[in-house]
Amino acid sequence: MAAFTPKKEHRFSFGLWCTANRGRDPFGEETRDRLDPLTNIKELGKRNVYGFNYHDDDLIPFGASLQQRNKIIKETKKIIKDYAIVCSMATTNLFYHRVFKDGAFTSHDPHVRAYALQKVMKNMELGAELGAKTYVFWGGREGAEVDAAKTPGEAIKRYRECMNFLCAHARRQGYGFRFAIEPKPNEPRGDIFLATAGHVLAFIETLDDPERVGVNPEIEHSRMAGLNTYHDFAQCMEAGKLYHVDLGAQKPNRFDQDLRFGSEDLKETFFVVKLLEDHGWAGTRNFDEHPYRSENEQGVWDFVEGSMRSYLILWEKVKRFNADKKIQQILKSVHNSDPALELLMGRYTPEGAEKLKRHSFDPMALSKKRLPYEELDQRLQELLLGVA
Ligand code: GCO
Ligand code: MN
Ligand code: MN
Repeated sequence: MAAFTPKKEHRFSFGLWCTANRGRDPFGEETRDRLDPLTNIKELGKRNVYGFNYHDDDLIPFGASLQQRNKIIKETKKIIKDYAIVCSMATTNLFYHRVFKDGAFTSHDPHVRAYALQKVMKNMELGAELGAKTYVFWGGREGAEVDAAKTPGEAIKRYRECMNFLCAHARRQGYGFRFAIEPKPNEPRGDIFLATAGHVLAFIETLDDPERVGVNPEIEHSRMAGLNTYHDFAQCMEAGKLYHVDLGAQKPNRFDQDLRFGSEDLKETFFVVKLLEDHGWAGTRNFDEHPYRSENEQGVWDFVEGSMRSYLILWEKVKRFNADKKIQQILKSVHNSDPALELLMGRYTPEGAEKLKRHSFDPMALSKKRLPYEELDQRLQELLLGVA
């Protein structure tokens, strides 16, 4: 249906590592051939994807010569122009090489930490050149299996030192991008530091330049921790700290499944789309997920198209929810107001507190108010199931 056809203005984006994922897992080898990054960007552009994200090593192979590097950069810039696609986010691979086997920013070895900083600085330079608006930090190896080996307090101090260093460097270089830290509870480490959006929000406030840094919550990671994704995204937004989003799908309390957006957890995903669209989310609708291991290259593009289509379908459901008379009537009925009392609670004064202490309440009468949530949720259910 034409209504669910992606357009550039929808601002969809994908990580190059998502479409280039070759289906390898801890128990089995690759099931797909290598997709070279330049073809990858072209194919995304052709499908009206607005932006691509990259890790330094996705675009420029680890250990490439300066000549190779310059050639790739030149070709990437040409594709960006020819296919009207932007580089929306840049990030650093601080997890794949064995040098990071016990962390990057949180390694005990100052040489490893310094090497990690160097790798980030080099890629920030490239990210700025390609026009990325956001720089993501996913500390996949920043964690532990052996608690005797590393104290979390020490690790967090080192993390902070590195983030402060990089914020200062970005400021000094005049880079426009904002930083977004991505939480994840575990995998590949037994436990990862900054495990949830809440941990990241608290950590940001301890940095030298908290303004520059926000959160990149991921649907899959919240659900791995058994948390409500919608609540995670909403609290980041309320704090003015939703700087980037990673969309995908996940069955709760399992390994990071990175399933196609919308393929699981429909109701929670509906509320994520509602949150972003009702608030006019200015960032990209970014997917971080993997095609099934059983798919070939054709399936990779089905996966890309399916993700965007599901987003647009859910957005259409959001519009229906917002226009649904029954739903809106119920919502209106449960939100009652008492301006005088609200004024009293909204701004503390000692007199107000005294007045509140003397106020007479009838808790039993208050408890009798009907909250028709059965009807509300059933109506949403039917809307999502396509019969309302
Ligand atoms: C994961 C992570 C990664 C990061 C990516 C960007 O699947 O565990 O989400 O995909 O988002 O490395 O830094
Ligand atoms: Mn993930
Ligand atoms: Mn992610």
